[in-house]
Amino acid sequence: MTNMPISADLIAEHNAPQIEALQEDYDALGRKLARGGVDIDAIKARVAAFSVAVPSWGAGRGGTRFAKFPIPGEPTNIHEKLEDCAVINQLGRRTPRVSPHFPWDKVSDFVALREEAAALGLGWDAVNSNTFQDQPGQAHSYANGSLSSQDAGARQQAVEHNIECIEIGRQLGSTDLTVWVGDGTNFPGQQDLGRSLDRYLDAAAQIYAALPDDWRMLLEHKMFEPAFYSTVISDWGSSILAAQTLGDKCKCLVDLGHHAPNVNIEQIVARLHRFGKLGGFHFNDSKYGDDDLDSGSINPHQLFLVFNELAEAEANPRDGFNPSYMIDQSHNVTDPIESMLSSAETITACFTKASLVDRAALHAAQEANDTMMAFQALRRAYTIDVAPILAMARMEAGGAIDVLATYRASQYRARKAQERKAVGLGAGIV
Ligand code: PSV
Ligand code: MN
Ligand code: MN
Repeated sequence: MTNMPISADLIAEHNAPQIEALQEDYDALGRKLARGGVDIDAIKARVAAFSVAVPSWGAGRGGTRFAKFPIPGEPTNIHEKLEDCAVINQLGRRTPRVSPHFPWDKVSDFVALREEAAALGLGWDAVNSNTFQDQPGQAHSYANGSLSSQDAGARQQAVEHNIECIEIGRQLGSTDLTVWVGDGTNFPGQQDLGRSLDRYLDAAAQIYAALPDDWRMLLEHKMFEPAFYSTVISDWGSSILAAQTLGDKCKCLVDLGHHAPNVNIEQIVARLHRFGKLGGFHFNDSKYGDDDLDSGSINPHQLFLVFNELAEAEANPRDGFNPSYMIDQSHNVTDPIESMLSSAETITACFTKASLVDRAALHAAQEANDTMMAFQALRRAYTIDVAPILAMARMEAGGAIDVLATYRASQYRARKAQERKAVGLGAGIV
């Protein structure tokens, strides 16, 4: 790949003065882990095989309903977003797939778009439908819902849009459709809570019927927003019941920000896996609600505990273990490339720490009702600084030892500010 946005020489040049110190740190950590019977190279191989997708919409500055503050050089279309995603993957090496959102990322030739991404070293992750906004020229409004709307025309339009997303995804090489609807109510009594779910299930079944054999339909639950009294797929209970009703290819997707504060999300993960319905994640962090803050910036321990349940699930796959991992963040005050570089590192660190949990010691302590030692088995892994493993895996794959410093040295955003047209001011997500 010759036309990559960051030159391999620049990455090598920035790595060179750091290699000796990295090797020392890696060897020291290797000796420490070896004392506990862990082979650091085996852990590094797991890290090298780990990946998380980035959302196309995350490449642009997010915003709130109050304002959006664009930055110079921000991407304005899917081609520019792909280029930014390629930078993230070139430097960090853990994000080789992009998850698109339609119609935001609509183009006339998706086969060409697939090739364009491949030339940048990128593949495609889950396709996301959008029936939470009206689009210009659309026949039916989603003002009163989409898949659960009382308006049969709006429901049909939402079903057709999702089927079109599947068709686009086939051309891109995706195998997952993620469905999140904003459907719900703002007042008690506004809609019949039972009948709206019936309508949703009926419409969702029509989408499910159009899924190719090797595809999955991922249902993303969310407790509130934009509806503030009830949402039709409000929680993992509604989600798993809908997924069980729809069929084997339908799974549940857990967006970390879509729960009430302090909900035990790691237990939800364990439950969904127990019943064969764990489909995937949207990683982000929150202090209050669906804040879409950078992963692990508020509660990194929760992220570790989620990965601990995933490590348990991987060790006990039951009917299978293949969750899809994606970042879903809104970057309101940072350069989105920097946020996603940092978040991918945090997510990978939690995955790595969970891989270092001494499961035999944990299970023995659990069997013996030794609460403190069970907790210590988790604590020991959580407190290990795994940065040298992550950096070594990155460097060996051609990435940067210090991703943020190398990105800044590349002057990438400043160069794009010269080339790209300015993003207009306004409110809301890209
Ligand atoms: C909804 O809050 C959500 O998390 C869904 O994943 C959407 O598709 C995404 O945000 C992007 O707006
Ligand atoms: Mn999400
Ligand atoms: Mn969300």
